[in-house]
Amino acid sequence: MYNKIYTSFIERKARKEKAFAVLIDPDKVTPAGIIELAAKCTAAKVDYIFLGGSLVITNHLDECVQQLKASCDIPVILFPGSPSQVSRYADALLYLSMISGRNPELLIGQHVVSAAAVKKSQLEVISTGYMVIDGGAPTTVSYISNATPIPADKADIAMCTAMAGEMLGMKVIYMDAGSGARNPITETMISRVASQVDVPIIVGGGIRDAEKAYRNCKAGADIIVVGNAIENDLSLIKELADAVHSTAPITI
Ligand code: 1GP
Repeated sequence: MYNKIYTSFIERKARKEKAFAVLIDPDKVTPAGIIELAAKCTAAKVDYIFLGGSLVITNHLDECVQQLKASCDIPVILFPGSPSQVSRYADALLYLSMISGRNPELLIGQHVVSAAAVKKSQLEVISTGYMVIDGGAPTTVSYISNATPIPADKADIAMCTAMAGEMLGMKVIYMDAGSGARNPITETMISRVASQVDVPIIVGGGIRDAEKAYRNCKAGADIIVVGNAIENDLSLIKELADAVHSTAPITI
């Protein structure tokens, strides 16, 4: 099967272009809200929409994906907090293995349980080394995962974890301080990881302004993900997207 989304990650990285992804939590959106968000994301040239949450209380994932697909042309990528968060209408699925933790359920257990359903969905599956970094206070992901996040000042642990993930065959590394993290991931840690892995690096958790998004890209992030800050202020979408895109090399 042609891996359209992953190919776009790789092609962008080869061109040294950074991408901006908006994270939508299905629990926090209404159908009307999705239409407005999709319009803002299109106007701001957002590259990807990530959809998912650590807790999904509502049961309308398929409807959210279909509504997004009907409202814009931006690829919708599932970022599931649990095996139930699979929708065949999406463009791809981040198949997350929480390599920062030592909870076997999140390393492989839940994958075994959901493997048949994921395969049947025919979604593009992107094997993802998911690393949760301490964001200064417990987040939903750090609590629910029952796994210790990587300490924020241990850049070498993050680097070796990412290297191991890449050598195990993971196609992307996702460094996440958790949604709404008090402290986003430091540039020191991002650059340390980027210095040793070749696969695309996704960075998210607690990013609230364009300056931080820009600095993360300069440190080596390939895709910046923002959810919480945008929920509170939709005008940030364009500011953040412009900051991320401004890091691309100038071509003459
Ligand atoms: C969380 O990386 C994402 O898993 C985004 O975090 O909601 O804090 O932007 P925020």
